[in-house]
This record gives sequence, structure tokens and C-alpha cells, in this order.
Amino acid sequence: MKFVILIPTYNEKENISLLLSKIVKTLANSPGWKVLVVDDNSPDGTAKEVKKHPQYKKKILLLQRSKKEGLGNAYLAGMEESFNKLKADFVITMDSDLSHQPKYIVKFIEKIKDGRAFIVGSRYIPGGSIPKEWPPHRKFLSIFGNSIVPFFIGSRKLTDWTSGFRAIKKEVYEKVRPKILRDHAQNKGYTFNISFAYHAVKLNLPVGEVPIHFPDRTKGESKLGLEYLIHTPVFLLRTRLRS
Ligand SMILES: Nc1nc2c(ncn2[C@@H]2O[C@H](COP(=O)(O)OP(=O)(O)OP(=O)(O)O)[C@@H](O)[C@H]2O)c(=O)[nH]1
Ligand SMILES: [Mg+2]
Repeated sequence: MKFVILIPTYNEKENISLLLSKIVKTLANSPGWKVLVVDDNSPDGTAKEVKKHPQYKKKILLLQRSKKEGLGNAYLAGMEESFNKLKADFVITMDSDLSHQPKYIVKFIEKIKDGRAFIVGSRYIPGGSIPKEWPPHRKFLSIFGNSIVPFFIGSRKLTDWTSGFRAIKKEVYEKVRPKILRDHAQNKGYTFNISFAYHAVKLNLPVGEVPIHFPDRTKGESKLGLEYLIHTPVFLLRTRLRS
């Protein structure tokens, strides 16, 4: 089976090289993988860092986009490239700030081999955790937010709807993409993660979770903005009303 580790980046110059090296080390003895970094023309020169890696153009590929278009758009562009050009059977999406630890990649692969089609790295099942050092409002948003999502979207199949550490099989992508595009205004940025998970669980394909410890980023700045606080509640309300 072929797979692509898909990593969206925006101003992650201080994190990307270490992450790439850890992935290469973790997968040294595994066949059939590539890394695809999707960079939105980061002004800090993240793309240059990627090109410096000894595995650049061998195991590590770069999709350079001309401007910042948000996380959801970066994921869609990266998935299109991975499934249609690189012929991947599944992708594993990861943040580039080391909050998603490469050691868990093997757990995702095990679940794929076990027949799951959509797998989420969860901070809310035994063995998973959020950073102790997060300020109270961030902890509240994440814990409370994830606990109320099932009420709005009518599914308890997952415990972590916002996590971006995922394995996604091609058939899931092909079925979810048109649904996301139909409502794209509501599904961009960080809301993409919830809306993608919503459509994925509705397909009734086997889903799964892998517990993950989520260390806080130590370098670079968070891109989580106010946009999230507006679009996500709107998406959840609309979904509930429609059903
Ligand atoms: N290509 C691209 N990547 C983005 C964009 N916005 C965020 N990212 C990347 O998406 C990933 C998640 O962003 P983060 O800022 O780490 O979001 P977060 O983990 O919710 O917030 P922190 O915990 O504060 O780091 C990181 O790898 C970012 O570099 C974007 O507009 N385009
Ligand atoms: Mg982060």
C-alpha cells in the first residue's frame, strides 16, 4: 500500500526540519511512503528549509502555493496531489509544529491494515492528553468544544473532532470532497477538520481512533485565529438545523 504523510505549513521554519528528520527515521524500514509538505508561500522561508533536507525530492516532496489560503484549502490541495498524482491509497495528515508525534504513525498504519477507512488521533481517550501548560481558556475550548460536537452532528463515533492527526483512505476522500466543496465557505480554515470528520463518519465506513499525547508547540506561532470561533459554531448550528 502506498501512503503520503501530508503536512500543511505556514511559517514553520523552526519546526519543519526536525519533524521531517523524525518521520524519515520512524519510517526508515517501511516501504511505499512519501512526505508532501504543502506550504502557502510562508514569508519565513519554510519551503527553503524543506529543500535543504537530504531526502528532498526523494522521499520528501513540496507543494508550493502562491498565497495563504487557510488550512482547509491546503489539505484539499495536498489530498488531490497525493491521491491523484502520487497514487496514494491513504494519507496521514499531521501538523508541522511537533504536536503530532511521528512515533504514532505506525499505530495509524496498523488500523488501516485492520480495515479502518478513517482514523483520528484522539486526545480524549485513555492514553491521550492535551498540554498541561495550555491556558484555561484553550483547555476549555478544546474539551468543551469536542464534548458538544456529537449533539450538533448526531454521531458519537469519535471523541476528538478537531484533531488534525488523521489517516484517510482514498475512498473517504473521494466521497467527502464534493460535500465539502458544495459548502466551501463554511468549511475552510480550521472548521475543515470538523466538517471533514462529520462527512466521513456519515459514510458508515469503519472509523477508528488512536490515543495521542499532544505536546504544546515550543517554537513558532499558533495560527489558530478568531475565524475558528465564528465559522465552527455556524457550521455546527447549520448541521443540527438541517438534520
Ligand atoms: N499551508 C497552510 N498551513 C497552515 C495554514 N494555517 C495553519 N497551517 C498549518 O496547520 C498546522 C496547524 O496549525 P497550528 O497553528 O499548529 O494550529 P493549532 O495546533 O491548532 O494551534 P497551536 O496548538 O497553538 O499550535 C500547522 O502545521 C500550521 O503551520 C494555512 O493557511 N496554510
Ligand atoms: Mg499546533
